Amino acid sequence: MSRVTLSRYLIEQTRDHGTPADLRFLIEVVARACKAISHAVSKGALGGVLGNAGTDNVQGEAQKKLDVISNEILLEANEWGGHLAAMASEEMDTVYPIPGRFPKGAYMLLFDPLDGSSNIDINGSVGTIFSVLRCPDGVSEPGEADFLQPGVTQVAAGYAMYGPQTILMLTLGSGVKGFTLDRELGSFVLTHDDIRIPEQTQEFAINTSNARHWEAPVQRYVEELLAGQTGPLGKNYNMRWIAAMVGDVHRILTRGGIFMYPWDAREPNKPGKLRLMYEANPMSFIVEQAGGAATNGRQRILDIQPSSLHERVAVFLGSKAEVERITRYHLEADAAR
Ligand code: AFP
Repeated sequence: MSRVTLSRYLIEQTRDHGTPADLRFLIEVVARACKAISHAVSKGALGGVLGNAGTDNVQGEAQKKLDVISNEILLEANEWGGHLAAMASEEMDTVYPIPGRFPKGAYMLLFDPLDGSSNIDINGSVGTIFSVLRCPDGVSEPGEADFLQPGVTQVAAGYAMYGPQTILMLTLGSGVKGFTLDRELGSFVLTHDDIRIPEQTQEFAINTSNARHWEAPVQRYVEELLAGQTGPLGKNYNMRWIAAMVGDVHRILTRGGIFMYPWDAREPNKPGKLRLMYEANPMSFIVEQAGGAATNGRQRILDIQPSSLHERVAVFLGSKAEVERITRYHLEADAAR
């Protein structure tokens, strides 16, 4: 059977589902940029790309050289094509307008150019996460306020994971497809045709070193997971923590599980560590399209009305039954106050 490349899949989506040509072009350009990032990441020490860049991002976090390189690859790949009105990146303070010498388009692209960058120097999995919004009608120079759309308005989302394989996972709003990079062809080839997350699971992902800082509902739930078949959940659980959201989400899309990054008391004024626009919204869109669920412990993440471009959020996502349980524990605790 002939292999279905990303290009063929996207052309068939246009023919069968009316996917706009500009959106198809956008996804192809992002995929090409992810190929370039995969190449840069794989060079490691040989490419002089390890270590810190000597700068901080808007979050006040030290930027890795590859954070900056990946961000530039995505900007340069996307700014000239005429499909975008603007871009926004976790690594940049504010909106990146399309330079005046280039035409503008109907979409806005948001990305975390290299998620999990603390894994770079230890050769751990890292990835690129992206989200596509429509530019509001009549807006030619979108500003920050135009990006503040709830995740439910996304028209596409995806990630590339740079692990033993480079895999691109993509949703256009009708299911989730996975494409593996064939380095000999230089093409992403369809290898995961219909991703479904099992409703039940026996695997959880959380950074348990923060346990003493969690809210009571999270402590209650994780204690039950650790109690296994001796506790109320009546079965044993396994634990994984890749410290790169793309890696944990990819495992969940592959075999189920629940991923948690809750609010914790270390920075009580922040709702969580993960970013709503660049990490939580695209990953929640993908997870829901694969039959899973995603909340901030109290409400569906995709329904959250953003108030700032770099807003953070608590994240509980994955197998529906487990996400519903931990969300119920939060709501019960709130009701008991
Ligand atoms: P970095 O990009 O700074 O490595 O952070 C990655 C991340 O945003 C997300 O991808 C991980 O799930 C999470 O942070 C890991 O956080 P901890 O290092 O606190 O476990």
